[in-house]
Amino acid sequence: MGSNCPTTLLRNVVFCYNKVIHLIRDVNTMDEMNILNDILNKTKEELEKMIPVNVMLIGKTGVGKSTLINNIFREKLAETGIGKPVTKHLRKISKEGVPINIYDTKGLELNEEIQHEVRREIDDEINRINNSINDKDLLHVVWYCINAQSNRIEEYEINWIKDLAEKIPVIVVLTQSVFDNSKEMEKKIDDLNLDIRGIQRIIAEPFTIGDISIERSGLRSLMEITYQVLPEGVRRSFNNAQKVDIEHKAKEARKWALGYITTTFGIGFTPIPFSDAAVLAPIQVGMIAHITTIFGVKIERALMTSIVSSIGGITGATFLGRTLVSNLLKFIPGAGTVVGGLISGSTASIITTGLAFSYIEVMKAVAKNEYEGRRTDNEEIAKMMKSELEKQIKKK
Ligand SMILES: Nc1nc2c(ncn2[C@@H]2O[C@H](COP(=O)(O)OP(=O)(O)OP(=O)(O)O)[C@@H](O)[C@H]2O)c(=O)[nH]1
Ligand SMILES: [Mg+2]
Repeated sequence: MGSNCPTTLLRNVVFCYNKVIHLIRDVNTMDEMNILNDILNKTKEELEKMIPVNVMLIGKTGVGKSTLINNIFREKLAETGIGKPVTKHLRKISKEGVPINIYDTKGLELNEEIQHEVRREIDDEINRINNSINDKDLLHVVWYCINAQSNRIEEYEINWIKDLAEKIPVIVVLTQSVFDNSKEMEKKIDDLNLDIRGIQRIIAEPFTIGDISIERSGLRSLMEITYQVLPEGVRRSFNNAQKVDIEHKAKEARKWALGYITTTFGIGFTPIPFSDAAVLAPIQVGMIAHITTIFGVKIERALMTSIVSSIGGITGATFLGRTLVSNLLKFIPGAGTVVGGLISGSTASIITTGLAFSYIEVMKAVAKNEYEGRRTDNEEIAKMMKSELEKQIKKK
């Protein structure tokens, strides 16, 4: 029997067909993997580029400095074990992946001699830091913490605040502001007319008094006042490190994304050849990486895999570029089909904006889970990404 036998021919055809299918699947998986690696690498790169914000906390023992650090910043930074001692009463807390350095003081006791010793130690350190040739060491803000329940501010503290305020922006934080007297305390300090940038009453961690539970408060305002005081160059780092105002992160991300997309696609209708639509990919990879660093969340490979595959569409094919474009075009009125071979700049920008805004919604959910100590269900996130994307594009 020769090779012309119909059975052999059919077998060959089936064989070839399977080969092609596998090849297509491999190429798609490879595309997805490349995109995934690109996103993860780019995110790491972006994070490394961020200039850490330097915050110092000063205040008597037990006022709640460490409690504040743990409740306003992600990753429980004040937990013992993190950070290295700088002097006897000062430690510098930093952790890879969080663009912040926190100088946490401890052991500033009532004993006057110790107070002097600690102040000298900290002042020396501040002078050393501020004389550093390296700009990125400079202290950006001091949170001077006073326990609101103490009902008084001592002379030596007033003098110290005055002194500090000449060198660094100071915000006075009234900790443990559970009772009404904290308002009087705030007024007392306000009346001193110190050259400070703000006074904020806070409850860093809920208090339980008998059957009553008093919730956290003031942390978002403290974050807002501080944000305003910081130089532009480190605001993004501060926003990344804080965990109390997720909407603030989302707002910053939306604002950035719109600016980025407008500059990328312009206002015109520059048509993008459809066959080159994959050209969008690097732009979108960069965008996703940037948004991730605005938020400050841990992105595990599995989570990003779910997100990437969810965008690929029903075919499970190429992430961005062609498949994404053809999947989404049907939602955009007047965008037509790909038959013409071109998509307009405005269509490309609609798709990219949709992608950015959906990803921001997803980041909000991931951040909320992470900061509240809940596990993120990757499948749920993938579903969310997909439905947000459809919703966002249809909205246009
Ligand atoms: N519930 C509640 N407890 C707080 C709060 N702030 C401080 N505390 C409590 O007060 C105690 C001292 O708080 P820390 O945060 O360790 O004080 P610190 O200022 O870091 O003290 P030193 O490290 O010794 O200088 C802890 O037992 C906290 O639980 C708060 O906002 N809520
Ligand atoms: Mg402490």
